[in-house]
Parts: sequence; structure tokens; C-alpha cells
Amino acid sequence: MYKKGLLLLLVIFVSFFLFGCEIVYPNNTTTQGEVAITTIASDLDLWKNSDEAFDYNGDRKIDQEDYDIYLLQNDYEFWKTSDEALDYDNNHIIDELDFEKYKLHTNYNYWKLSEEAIDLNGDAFIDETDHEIYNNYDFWINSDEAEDLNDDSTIDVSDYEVYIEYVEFVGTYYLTNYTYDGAESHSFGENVLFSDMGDYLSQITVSVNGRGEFTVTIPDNIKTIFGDSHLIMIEAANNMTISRLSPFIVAIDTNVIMDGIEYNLTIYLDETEAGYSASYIMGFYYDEPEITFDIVKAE
Ligand SMILES: [Ca+2]
Ligand SMILES: [Ca+2]
Ligand SMILES: [Ca+2]
Ligand SMILES: [Ca+2]
Repeated sequence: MYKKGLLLLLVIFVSFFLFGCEIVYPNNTTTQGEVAITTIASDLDLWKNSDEAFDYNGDRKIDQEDYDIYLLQNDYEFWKTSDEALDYDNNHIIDELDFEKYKLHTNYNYWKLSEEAIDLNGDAFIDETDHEIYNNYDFWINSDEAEDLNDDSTIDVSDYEVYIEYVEFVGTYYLTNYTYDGAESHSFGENVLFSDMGDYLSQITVSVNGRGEFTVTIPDNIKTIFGDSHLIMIEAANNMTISRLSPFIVAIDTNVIMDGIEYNLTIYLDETEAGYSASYIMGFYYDEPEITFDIVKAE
């Protein structure tokens, strides 16, 4: 019983970090600002039914916003009248050469087929990471954000790779809106009923740094209530790795050793338009109690 409770606690605990993370889209799917809509519906419909139709901004709908991005990246005249039409090469005129630069930086597939596409991080692949480096490395290396994230005493492109991998997760998180639907008797250890767990968990914060490392802060009163179990939470935090699997799914892996047995845990969570929430059904109890909760990023 105790171990089940501890595992559940870990599940909730690991889930902490998945919420409140801002979605970072690849550059070619970023909404490109406010753009005057000059197309008529029938053009949109034609495009929607063509092979070119694609969910550019990653919101799981194909609509006018995607069509505008498509036009920005493919139609010079449309781009020229938009807010995106800037003098990217600083020669004091805005022309097709600027449009070319715009396309190289905003459209990964266009860049990939161009002569600009080279293996910038030396991993033998030419992929989105190289495009990200192509777009933003020079800016980053000259900014205050640039630091030696892999501890090899130099600041270079390999640090930038660490930066782009974890920057979206950096922050401090806490749990809120915990609900429990199940038998009142289920408890964690001697003292903590599952139905009361939200009160305790909401007092714990977790931080993620630019190296993707986790730190948990547990108030003394919670340490007392949880007893030695709080050490397991600290161990789990120390072993956590976070990675984005898609624009909508993030995974956290961790492992802990309890009674000499190693438990590996991976949590996958979806991100929703409204924010972040989760539900979890504890299948290892006969009545399959369910918990739900939200995680928010502290400002
Ligand atoms: Ca879309
Ligand atoms: Ca120009
Ligand atoms: Ca590469
Ligand atoms: Ca370094």
C-alpha cells in the first residue's frame, strides 16, 4: 500500500514539470504577426484542398492563419504588403533579395533545399537544429543569455544547442486545482490521505534551469509530514530529464530506487489550448480512483 502511494506521488510529482511550459514551435510554423487579409474565401478553399495545405502554426487546424503564413512564404506581392516586409540585407530598399532572406529564415523546407543549408553543429545531419542555429546563433552568442551550458570552458555552438533544447522549460512550477475521486481510505504512508494530497503538493515548487536540471523545494512542514519519502522526491528530481517529442507532447523520464528495486518512470502529457491540466487513474486500486490537477508556471 505504501509503495503504491509513493509511486502515485511520483507520478504527480513528475507531472509537475510538464505543465506551464510554453509551446515553442519550429520557426517555420510561427504565426507571422498581424497580416492584412487580402485573400478571398474561395482562394482559401482552393488552397485547403491542395497539396500545399499545411498546419503551419501547429494549432491542429488548417485555416486562414495558415494560409497567410503560406502566402507570406510563397507570394512576393503578398509579403511585400505585409508587416514582415523588412530590409533584411540593410541596403535601404525592400525587394526580392529581402524576400529571399525572409524565406530562408522562416521556412525550414525552403532553407533545407538551398545552398545555405549546411551542418552547422557538426553532427553529420542537416536538420531543424542547424536551421535554428542559422537563424539565431549569432544573436544568442552576443546576448546576455550566452553561457557555458555544457561546462567545457568555452561558449560555442554546442552550448547553444543545450540552450534551445531547454529554454522553453526554464522556470518554477507549482501544482493547483487538485481533485480526487475515490475511496476516502486511500492514503500515502501513515498520515496523508489522497484526498488531502493537493494541500501538501501545492506547497512544493520545482524549478528547471537552462541545462534542463530540476530542483525541488519542499517546505520543512511537508518534509515532516512525508517523512523519509521526501528524499525519494529529491532523488526523482535529480534524475529527471525533459524532452519535447512534438509541438504538443513533452516527456519526462526519471528513475528512483526503492527497497533495492529501480523504478523507471516516463510521463507523457498533452498540452491544451486552454492551458495545462492532467488526469490520472490509479489502475492499481480496485476502485480505480482518479485525480486531476493543473500545473502553473510561477511568474
Ligand atoms: Ca493552423
Ligand atoms: Ca534590402
Ligand atoms: Ca547538424
Ligand atoms: Ca561550452
